[in-house]
Amino acid sequence: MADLEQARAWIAAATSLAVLTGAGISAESGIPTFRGAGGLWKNYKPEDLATPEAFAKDPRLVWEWYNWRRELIAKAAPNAAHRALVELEKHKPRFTLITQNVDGLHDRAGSGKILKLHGDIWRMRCTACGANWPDRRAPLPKLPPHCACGGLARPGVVWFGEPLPDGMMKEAEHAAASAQVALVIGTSAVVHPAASLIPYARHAGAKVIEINIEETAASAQVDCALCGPAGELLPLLL
Ligand code: BJW
Ligand code: ZN
Repeated sequence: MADLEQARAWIAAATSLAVLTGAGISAESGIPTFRGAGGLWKNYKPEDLATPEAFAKDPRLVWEWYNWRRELIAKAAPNAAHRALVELEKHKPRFTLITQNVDGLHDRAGSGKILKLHGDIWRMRCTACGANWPDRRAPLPKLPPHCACGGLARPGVVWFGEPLPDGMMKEAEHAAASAQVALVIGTSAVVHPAASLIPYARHAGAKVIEINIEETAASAQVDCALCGPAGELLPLLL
């Protein structure tokens, strides 16, 4: 059976699914990925922009980068891959969407519960009092933004060296371990602990299907690696 047909059959038969998405699912919406051709890390160093140390050193520079990304994302719309996951969720009794993305396009497409492992670019957090709140303005009127308490605000995302939101990894592991099928879409699978969900699901017995435009760190460990854009392949799988 061809790979696509095999993947379709596994998905059709499954009653429990876990889906892990990465930046590649939003690429067809015009949002740049981090790694690979045209990736953000080609022009920017992660250590200068996506660490707590970078923010402590130059909050304005970090906010300028996030402000630019917020504007880019605000203009983008969910694509056929985001929409296909909304459809899939409607037909499966147990479905968990785990995303590394902070762009909010899964929410805008209409997905239900989403485990946002790396936070949300549309939320702010106060570095002084810990308050967190939504803010969808793009661009932000004044950089860097501040909390009502006067403290410096930071993006509500997870940077390198920071822990994931409380309890979320446990919930994602539970979903991965109880899934009959795990779909891994548009991630280079190099950032941990998110990437560890892939072998975790497989060892627990899930059929793991990857969708990516190129081979990744996970390709050799999955049951079926489908090569192509998520917006084209995902709708064909349902
Ligand atoms: C398409 C496509 C199309 C293109 N269709 N596909 C174990 C081993 C080694 C290191 C570590 C480890 N455990 C922890 C670490 C350290 C670190 C890490 O993983 N480092 C490695 C990179 C070396 N991890 C952390 O620091 C994490 N925290 C942590 O471990 O805390 C421990 C702790 C505990 C207790 C106290 C304190 C600490 C946190 C990681 C946070 C990652 N943050 C970022 C930024 C988020 C905010 C923002 O957006 O600005 O998250 S980095 C960036 O990478 C972002 C992404 O979510 C993440 C993953 O990237 P993703 O989604 O895979 O995107 P790309 O660009 O890499 O890949 C895109 C893919 O799409 C490519 O494959 C393309 O081919 C494909 N594609 N078009 C389908 N149309
Ligand atoms: Zn505050």
